[in-house]
Amino acid sequence: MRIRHSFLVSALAVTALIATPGAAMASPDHVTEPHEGQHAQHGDHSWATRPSLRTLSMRSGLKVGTAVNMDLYGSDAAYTRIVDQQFNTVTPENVMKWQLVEPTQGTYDWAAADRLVAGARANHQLVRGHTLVWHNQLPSWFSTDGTTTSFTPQQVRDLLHKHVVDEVSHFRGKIWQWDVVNEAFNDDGTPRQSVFYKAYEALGLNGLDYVADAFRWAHQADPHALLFYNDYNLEFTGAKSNAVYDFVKQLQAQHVPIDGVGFQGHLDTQYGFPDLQNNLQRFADLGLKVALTEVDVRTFVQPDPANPGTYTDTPLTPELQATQESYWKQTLQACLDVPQCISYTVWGVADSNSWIPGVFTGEGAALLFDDNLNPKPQYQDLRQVLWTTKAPRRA
Ligand code: 9MR
Repeated sequence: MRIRHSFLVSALAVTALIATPGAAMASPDHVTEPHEGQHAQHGDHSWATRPSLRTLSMRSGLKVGTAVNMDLYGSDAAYTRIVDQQFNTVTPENVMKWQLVEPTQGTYDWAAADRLVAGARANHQLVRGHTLVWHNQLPSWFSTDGTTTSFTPQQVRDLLHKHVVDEVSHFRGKIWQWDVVNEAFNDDGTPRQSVFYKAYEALGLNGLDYVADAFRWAHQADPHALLFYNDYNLEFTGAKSNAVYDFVKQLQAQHVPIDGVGFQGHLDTQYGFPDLQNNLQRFADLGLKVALTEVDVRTFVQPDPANPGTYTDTPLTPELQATQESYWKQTLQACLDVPQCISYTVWGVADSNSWIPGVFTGEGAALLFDDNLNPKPQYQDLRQVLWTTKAPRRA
């Protein structure tokens, strides 16, 4: 099958503006006016005075979010302003991952994650906790490659239990949605042979039983948080999406406390647009919430003539730019059209801080703001979709 995301795998080596929508928003003209504009001039901040994504999202109740890089949040003023003003949910891009919170066994460092939660509270934003159980970004004392460890299988299970309970307890009452388990399946629909899977098998259990354990432990530690399974390529109907669909049905049959499924949404213009809405809907029809959790749309970009071997954030052709815009609009539209889709999160603020160029050579321009933190046409596209779509209201 066509591998859309194999690089990812290998590389992993209410707001201050609450009001009735009509009162909170300016006329549609204010929304559509900047649409034609290409990148705003450097220093032109007039776009920021128009209704933000978060203001426009109040029409439907869909939360619109971003992943936040805590090296920039609080130190880069323009970056911080965009996070605070444009979004009503935030996800830590890295700082809640096991590697970051427990760099040395038994010694927690919550400082950066606490700062994110404090910023969210000050700005009336909800937090998506990301992520408790993942084969990647594990602390080196536990596993350096995500598949092997020097601990015994029983110790792996005990350490996982402690990690999930300690982290969820630390943030108890402050997290809206937790990505409890991330990327447990391969693209061909087989379970990923992670350090967790292998430990459970060695214990004579079903390898995937660690997933049920993690959800149960997380629920005990914070009964009010919404608990999500999160993965990429679920947007496309195929072996992986089908396998995850069957698996979450099994979890439900076993009364595992799963509330939702997160569709990461890392798209690329070289592939066709996925049958996203159908996939969101079929998971929602299981009685689950769904969310777009890590949206970005990468494309091929122009090389930087001044620095051979590096690239700009300008798409190679106007056609690619147009395809990107179409994909952005369609992802948001699909989420809006599924009433159980409760949040739409983009994976970073600006092209200059996206993970894409470091992993996909020659690709980039995947986010809503350019290298200078000016809004791109895709930002205006999302505002327009939020403004014009008559979406069912979510709770
Ligand atoms: O954006 C994250 C990047 O800064 C990290 O280096 C990378 C490590 O693997 O993880 C990135 O975020 C990933 C997310 O946590 C899970 N889904 C895929 C994302 C992109 O790799």
